[in-house]
Amino acid sequence: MSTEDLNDQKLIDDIIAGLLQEQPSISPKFFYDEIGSHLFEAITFLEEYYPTRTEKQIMLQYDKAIALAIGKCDVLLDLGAGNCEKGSALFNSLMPKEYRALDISKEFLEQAISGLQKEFPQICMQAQTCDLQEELVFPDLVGQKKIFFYPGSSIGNFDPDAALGLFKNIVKVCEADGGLLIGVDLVKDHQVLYQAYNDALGITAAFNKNILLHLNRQVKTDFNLDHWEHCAIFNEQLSRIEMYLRSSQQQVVTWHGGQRQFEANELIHTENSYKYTQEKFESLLMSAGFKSVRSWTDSNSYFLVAYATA
Ligand code: AVJ
Repeated sequence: MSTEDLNDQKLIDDIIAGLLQEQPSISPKFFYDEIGSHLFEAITFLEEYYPTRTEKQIMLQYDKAIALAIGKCDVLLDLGAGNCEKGSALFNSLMPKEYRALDISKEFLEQAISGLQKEFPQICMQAQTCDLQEELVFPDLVGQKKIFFYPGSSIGNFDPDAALGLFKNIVKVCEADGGLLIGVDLVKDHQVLYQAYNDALGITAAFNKNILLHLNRQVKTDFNLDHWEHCAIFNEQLSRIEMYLRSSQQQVVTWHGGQRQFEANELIHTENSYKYTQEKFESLLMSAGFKSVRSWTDSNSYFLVAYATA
């Protein structure tokens, strides 16, 4: 068995364990197979889904102030870089000596980087696999001023405790220099939040249900998509959007070596997307050990871009 098979087997075991919990769940990282990545991109074009375009607008409007707050940048570390579009938009204002693109899978990254390298020959570029659930270590970057970039409110998928852990890890890796530039979605009118995850075209519903097609391929489950419905609600107490798939009838789902019965209306949890107030988010950054925080927002206060100094 190759290491890849072993990893695949561990992944499959984790998914099955999730399905067998009393409150069944599937990790949101399984949204992003090939179709899922394209569906997410389609979501970012929806009128109802304001985060992506609002963040871009803030970054454009305040690019000089952001660059000034950051100062010198030896290495730009792009967490969840994907196609590197957002990270490379910072090259002209930050002028990093080195660009490190990090993501779960390396294939996508290397393609993106080879295109960028031609456009920015003076920047040293490298792709690296990285799982944000695990500890970040960069032994080869000791002594360099590191700027971490974590856009898109991806931090919203973490429970606040886990977000705090990630921030503490970044503070430590920064060695009292550098910092974190991060985008986060803000609490707002509940109807606006609700619509962003229940769009009229049903793209978010397709994105959510596609996770079952991914499992059917990866785990050889036999989910019938006709028997599952998209569900997204705002949990005010916990300040998060919760996404679920609701079983429309009693049914049994099977896989090699196991099965589970789902009752009508039973839910599988697929994602949390936390929404912060500016005050809460800044104090979370400060309690992780950052020395200071500066933030920028749009005229509606829909989204926040923050720079935390390590
Ligand atoms: C990529 C985690 C920021 O939470 O808004 C979009 C994912 N889920 N629509 C988000 C998502 C449903 C997105 N993040």
